[in-house]
This record gives sequence, C-alpha cells and structure tokens, in this order.
Amino acid sequence: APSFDRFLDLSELFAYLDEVVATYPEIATIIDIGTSFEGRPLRVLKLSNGPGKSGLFIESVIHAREWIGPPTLLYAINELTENLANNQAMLDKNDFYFLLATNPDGYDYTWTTDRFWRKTRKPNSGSSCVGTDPNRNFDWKWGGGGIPGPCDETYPGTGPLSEIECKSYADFLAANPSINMVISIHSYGQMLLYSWGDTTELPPNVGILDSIATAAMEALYAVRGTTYDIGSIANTIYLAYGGTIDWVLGVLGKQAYAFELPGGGLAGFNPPASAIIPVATETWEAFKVFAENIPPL
Ligand code: 0X9
Ligand code: ZN
Repeated sequence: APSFDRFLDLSELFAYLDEVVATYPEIATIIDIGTSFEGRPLRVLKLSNGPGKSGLFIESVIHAREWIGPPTLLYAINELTENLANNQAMLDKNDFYFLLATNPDGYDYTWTTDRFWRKTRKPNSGSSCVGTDPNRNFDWKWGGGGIPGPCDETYPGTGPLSEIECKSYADFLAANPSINMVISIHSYGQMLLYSWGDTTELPPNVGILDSIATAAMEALYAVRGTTYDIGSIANTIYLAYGGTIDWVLGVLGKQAYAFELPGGGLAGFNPPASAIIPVATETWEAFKVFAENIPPL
C-alpha cells in the first residue's frame, strides 16, 4: 500500500503508479494523456479487467494546493488493487481512471516554493503574475461574469482551454466516450456539487444528479458522521464560469460531480497527514455509490 501517514510529492505519486502497474499488470495501465506546460506528464492510471465497460474518471489537484485529493485517490486505487478481493464486483462492472495530478506544475510548485499556490504555472504575457485557474478555463460559459486579470486567483486564461492541462483532459474525455461519469476532487468545504456553476438554474438531469449525490453522501456520513452540503455549484458555493464539471455535462452530456473535501490546517487547504485516512475512508464509501450508478454503455 502507499504511505497514508504523509503526503506524497509528484515523483512519489508517479513512482507509486509505476508500482501498481508492475504489480497488477493484468488490470493496470498508465495512459499519458498529455504534457503540462512545464513538461510533466499528465498521467492517468486505468484499472480495467476487460473490454466493453463504462468508466468512471476521478481527478485531483487541478487546484495545486488542495493536497487532500491525491491520497484520497490513492486510497481508492489501493481498494481496487491490493484490496480487490473485497471490491471485485466493481471492477467486473466498470473501468476506473485516476488522474492524481491534473495540474502537476502547480502541485510541484506547492512542494518546492509556495504551499498555497492554486493555478497553473504558465506565465501571462504583459504581466508578472503567473498562472491560470484551470477550473475557470473549460469551454463552457468561459469568461462569463467578467474576466479578472492575470493576478487574480480565478483568472480564466486567454481563452477556453488555453491551458494545455485542461485541453489534454478535455480531449481525453471526448475521445473516450465509454467514460460515463466524472468526479473532480477539490477542497475544502464539505460540499458535493453538481452543475451548473454559471447559473442558478438547475440542469435537466438534476433529479438523477441529486439522488445519486444524496445516496453517496449518506454512505459517507455513515462512516463517522461527516456532513456535506449537496447542490449545484451556483446555489451552494458561488457562481463560477468555465468549470470542469459544467463542461463535462454541458458539452459531453455526461454525469459529473465535484467534491469539496473537508478542510484542515490554518488555511483549510493544509490538513495534517492524520486527516488522510479518515477523509479517504469515508470518501471511498461515497465513490462506491457513484460507481454503482455509472450509466451503462
Ligand atoms: O472556486 C472553485 O473553483 C471551487 N472551489 S475551490 O475552493 N476548490 O477553488 C468551487 C467551484 C465549484 N466547481 C468545482 N468544484 N468544480
Ligand atoms: Zn479547488
């Protein structure tokens, strides 16, 4: 099993993925879906035990400082590999894709230089401020509500999918139509969010989104009583344009959810390593409910 008693840096995350593939070659493959601005791989672990299955794609640290995400995904990977005996039915029914470091340049920067960096690391022309908010960079209502400058934490970039990390992610989902559900892991706030972010109107499939989300949060609550607010982005947290999950629903027509995992530490984004197991354990129970509800091919 990977270490759950501390956070892992990018090279340790990649090394662990290599170990999973070496140990479980019959089910695990690595798919590099692109390369970040600074040249790091956008590395997806696919777990599958046969063709013809619909998939669940889960990603973390598109916002670099939200460190509780990767260990939560590592825990799920461990459940589907080392602990597969207890979860065999899940892999018999569906494929699973894990993108641990959606914004690897930013994640690396949080280890080397600035623990609370959020954005990508691409410079902005005409500005000394670096980076774009990748969760404002998707091609759905991009730039709505006005475009803040490049020094803003929610700068959406020069245009939709201007960030190679977002473009690679979007292209991969579009090219793999068997992926029928996407979960985007953020922190913090104990919220389970669905579309829309750009309007307080609710999407046409809100009934199914809300019922699956509610069932998942009941399973999560049962572990240790953690409560989540459930609802649309705009109604639950704030208006946000160009977000990942709105693009997945709006453009691809696939179910998508975003977690705001529990906070911790003085800044909320820096829980102690002792939070990993409790958060990952309860979140895994929610993942199982989402997996049960992946639409079939
Ligand atoms: O502002 C954001 O992008 C999200 N909050 S965070 O603190 N993680 O930055 C909220 C936007 C809601 N959309 C998604 N989480 N996809
Ligand atoms: Zn975030």
